Amino acid sequence: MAIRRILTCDNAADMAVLKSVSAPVEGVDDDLRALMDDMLETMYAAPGIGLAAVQVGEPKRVIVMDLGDGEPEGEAAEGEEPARRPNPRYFVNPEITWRSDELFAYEEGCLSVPEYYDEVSRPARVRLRYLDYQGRPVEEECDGLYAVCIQHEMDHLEGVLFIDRLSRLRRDRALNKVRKVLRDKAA
Ligand code: K1U
Ligand code: ZN
Repeated sequence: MAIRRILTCDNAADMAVLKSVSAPVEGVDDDLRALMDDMLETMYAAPGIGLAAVQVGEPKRVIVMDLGDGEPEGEAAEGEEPARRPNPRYFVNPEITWRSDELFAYEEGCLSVPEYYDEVSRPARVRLRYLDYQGRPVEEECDGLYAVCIQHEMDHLEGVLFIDRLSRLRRDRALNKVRKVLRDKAA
């Protein structure tokens, strides 16, 4: 497994890849599982709760996610939440087959738009169809953070960043902030 570089929106070459529409994959084999393993390790290291393959420069319709909702692990210290077991999810060729009319607003972030968070409204519940890590077909309905995150990641597969869903003013503000953050980090 390897940690890959995450493409960021301040870089024109990275942006050209991030704006591309990802291609469906033929099926789940060991090469694709190796990519998903790298993506998960990259996401945990960032840290983040989701990652689309295009964010590591592979425009394929593949997503990984861990919402931190695994089983509690051991005893929690007083007043603290228990540590949770990893709960990785893998989505190959995901499709949304139904969206609720009801919307849900959430302050989103993106590893390709580092250290910028802003509110986006999306359908509160969606129904999904995808292949899992073993290549088995799965259909399920989700809501809450799961619905937010899968819709955010599926936008990546269409070349859309969450800041594209903001007003022009807020998008420009986001880009300026990201450029400053990354400039300061490089200095
Ligand atoms: O870049 C990405 O697509 C990952 C992104 C996923 C996401 C977060 C929030 C709403 C929608 C989609 C992130 O993981 S940003 C980082 C983040 O949210 C986080 C990081 C550490 C702990 C908890 C959350
Ligand atoms: Zn993102």
